[in-house]
Amino acid sequence: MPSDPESHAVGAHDGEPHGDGAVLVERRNGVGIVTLNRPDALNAINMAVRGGLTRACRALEADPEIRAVLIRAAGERGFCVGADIKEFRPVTSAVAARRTDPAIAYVDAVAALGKPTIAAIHGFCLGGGFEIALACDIRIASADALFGLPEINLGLIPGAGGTQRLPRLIGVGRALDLMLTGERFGAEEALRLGVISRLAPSQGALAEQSLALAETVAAKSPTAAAYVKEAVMAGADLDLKDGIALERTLFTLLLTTEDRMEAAAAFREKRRPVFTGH
Ligand code: CO8
Repeated sequence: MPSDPESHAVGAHDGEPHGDGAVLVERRNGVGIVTLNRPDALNAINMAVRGGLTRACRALEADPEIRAVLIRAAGERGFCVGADIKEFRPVTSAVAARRTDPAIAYVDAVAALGKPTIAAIHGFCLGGGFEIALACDIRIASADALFGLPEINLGLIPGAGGTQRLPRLIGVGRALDLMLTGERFGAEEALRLGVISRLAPSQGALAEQSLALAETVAAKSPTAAAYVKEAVMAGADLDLKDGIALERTLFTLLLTTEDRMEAAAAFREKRRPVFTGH
């Protein structure tokens, strides 16, 4: 995906590399920009991507200047085509199979971020790549995006959260259809299904709009943003009564914050609020 005109291109030598340059990190206006950077392999997830993405998420979570995380990918052809099939090896024992568990730590690291996360998706978004996007809070795609969970064609099932996150997002029937057929679908269909919530007309527009979206989210009160995330994500696993109770607790906590008073003062003074997270 081409970078937006203002931020310089995310190339192999820009940004802070995580994992042999397979994942790059930049910081801009409170946004941590994570770029999957194996364009020659359509950003397939190898060990360097796994480690790089995990470390990038942890570093951005720990950085108090960062208030939103944008995950995007280098190259014209796609966001990510999933696990690196060329690294697939036979697994001969249950013990060896169990050792593959940490291999999905990279998706857990994305999902564990307390800060809002946005996936900017172009071109191919398949298998484990789709699962990275599903672990984000907001998905925006360009018109050329092509989604799919083709694991069934490899004698597998989605193994990085797809069987759980996709049904929660779009419903059991639609998710089963997509996982049992392994069929690909385009950006318009993704918007219709609710897989994405925003559609950009081109890769260039995606680069601009996704960064602008991340900067918009980053300008909000970081505590309120984290609490929105907590209320929605934790609430999804609760019944309505407990979910409402969680919302009430988080809402009440926010009544004590300086950010709340700053927002009210800014409204009265007809200016933009400056949020500190206190
Ligand atoms: N892994 C490794 N390399 C890949 C992958 C991949 N998944 N996909 C593409 N590439 C490489 C190709 O080998 C090729 O490289 P080279 O030129 O060196 O051979 C390059 O990228 C370009 O690909 P193509 O020449 O194939 O380009 P096409 O336009 O013909 O096709 C496709 C593009 C349709 C994307 C095609 O490459 C394809 O079908 N790829 C496989 C997609 C797939 O099945 N992904 C799912 C993988 S399984 C998964 O993600 C499960 C994750 C579970 C995580 C749990 C971990 C323990």
